[in-house]
Amino acid sequence: MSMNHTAGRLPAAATETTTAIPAITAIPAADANELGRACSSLLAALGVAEAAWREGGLPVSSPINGGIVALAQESTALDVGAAIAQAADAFATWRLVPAPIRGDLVRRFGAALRRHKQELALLVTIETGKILSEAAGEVQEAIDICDFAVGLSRQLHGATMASERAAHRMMETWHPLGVCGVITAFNFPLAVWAWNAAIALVAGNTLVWKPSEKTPLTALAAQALLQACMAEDAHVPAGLSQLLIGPAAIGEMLAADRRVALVSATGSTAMGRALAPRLAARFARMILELGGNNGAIVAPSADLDLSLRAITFAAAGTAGQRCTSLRRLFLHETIYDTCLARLRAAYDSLRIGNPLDPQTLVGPLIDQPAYERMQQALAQARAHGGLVRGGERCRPDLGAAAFYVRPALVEMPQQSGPMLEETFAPILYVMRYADLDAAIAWHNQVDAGLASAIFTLDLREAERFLSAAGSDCGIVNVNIGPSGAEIGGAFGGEKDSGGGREAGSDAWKAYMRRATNTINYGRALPLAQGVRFDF
Ligand code: UN1
Repeated sequence: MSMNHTAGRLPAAATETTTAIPAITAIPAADANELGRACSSLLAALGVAEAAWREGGLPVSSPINGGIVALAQESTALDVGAAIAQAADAFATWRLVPAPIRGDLVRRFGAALRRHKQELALLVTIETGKILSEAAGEVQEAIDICDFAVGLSRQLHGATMASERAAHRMMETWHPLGVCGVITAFNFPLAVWAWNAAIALVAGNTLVWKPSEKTPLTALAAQALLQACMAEDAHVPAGLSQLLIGPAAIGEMLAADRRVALVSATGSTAMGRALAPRLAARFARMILELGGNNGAIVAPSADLDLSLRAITFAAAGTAGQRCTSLRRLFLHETIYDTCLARLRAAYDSLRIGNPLDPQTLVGPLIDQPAYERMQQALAQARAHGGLVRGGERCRPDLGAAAFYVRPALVEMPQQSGPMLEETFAPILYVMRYADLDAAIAWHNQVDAGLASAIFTLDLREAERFLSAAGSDCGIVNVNIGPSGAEIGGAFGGEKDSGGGREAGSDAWKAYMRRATNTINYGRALPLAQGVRFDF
C-alpha cells in the first residue's frame, strides 16, 4: 500500500525532502565486516577522527545483523567534569555574541547537514535499523529545525507591558540560560539532539550531549560536522559543544552538576523518574520527553483508506520504536470487523527485512532485550485474554543476533495489563467501542500522555476530541496518526510523558531566562499599588 497516493500532490517543498538515497543493496546482512567497512567510510566522509570509534571500549553493533561495526571511545568521569567546565567557559563568551550571529552558525550547520544528508541517513540506518526513507526523514527533521532556529535568532523577543505608574515602562528581556545538557535516545539519534542544539545555540547557550550508548556514531558525526562549522567563525568559542559517550551515569552527573542550567532528556519514563528528583533538588530547569502509550480512535464516519495508511505507518513503522508510535486503537463497533480485516491485510503486506533495502518497510528491533520485552508483553496480553496475531521473530537469514519481528495486532477484550504500558516494539492493541465518551475515557486512562489521534469526518467528534474534555495528550491530531510530527509545533506530552516541550512554536522560551524590567524615565518615584513611604 503506497503512503503517497494522495491526489494532486503539491510539489516537493524547498526543504529538499525528496533527495534520493542510493541503496547499499550489496551489503550481505550476515557480514558484519561489510557494515563495519560502510561505517568506516561514512564516518571518514563526515569528518570523524578514527580514534573516536576504532579502538575504544564501547562496542557498537548494527541491529541489521547484530554485528559489531565500531568500537567507540568512552568518556571518563574526569571527561564529564572537563566537558562541563569547557561548556561553562564557552558560555561566558557565547552569551554575548548577537543572536543573529549565533544563528549564522546554525545556518551553516544546517547547510552541512544538507550536504551530508545521504551519508548521515545511511549511518542512522546502520546504527538504529530504521529504514532509509525514515532515516533520511530524520536528517531532514534536523535540517528543518536549523532553518527554524535561524529565523528564530532574529525573533527572541519579549513583551512590553503598560505600567500603572507615570513615566514608567515595563518589558521582558530574554537572556541565555547557560550550559544545556542534552540526553537522547537510540531511536532518533540525530533529530532530537538537533531540536535541542539548534534552539539552545541561537538562545546563547552551550551544549553537553550524552547520546544513547547504542548510537554513539551518529552523535560523533553530528558533533564533527558542528565543530567544522564552529572552526570557520572566530566568534565561536571552542568549548561550545561537548559530546560525552557512555552509560546512564553520565546523565546523572549532568543532572547533579550546578553548572548545568538545563537538562533536556528524551527516553523512558523510568529514566525521567531517575533524573527529575536530582534536577528538582537544585531547582534546575528540565525538559523531559518520556514514554508514550499513544492511542487513536476510528469513528464510524472515518475515511478508512486514509485511516488504515495512517494506522499502519504509526504502529508498524520504525518497528514501533518511536515515542509517538501508535500502540492502542479503539475501533467503533460498526466498522470494527471491516477495519480489522483490512488492517490484517495491510500487516500481511509489510515487507520486513534489511532496512538498507529500499523495498523494506519494517526493519529490526534495536536489540535482544527489546525483543524479549516484546515477547513478555505479548505473553501478558494473552494472559489478559488478548488474541495475538503476529509478533513472532522472522528473517533468521539476516543473522542470529538480529531481531526482526512481524508487527503484532492484539485484539483485547478490555484495556488491561500490558496495554496500559509502553512497550517499545510494534504491538498494536485493538479494542471495540460503542460510545465516543467511553472511548475517550479509555484513551486517557493510561499514565502516559504524549500523542493521540481521532479518525472521523464528523466535526462534532473531531472538536470533542480536541477540546478540554477530549484527549489529554500534548499532541492531538485529526485524520493523521500520532507519529511523524513536524518541527514547527511544540513537541512533548503530559503526565508520565514528562511535560516538556521541544522544537518549534515558543518552546525556545524553556532555553532562556526571562527578566522583567521596569524602567522609570521620570523625575518622581511613585510606588506601585499606591504605597506611600514618605520621609
Ligand atoms: C521520538 O520518538 O522520540 O513525531 C521523537 C515524530 C518524530 C519525532 C519522534 N518527529 O514521530
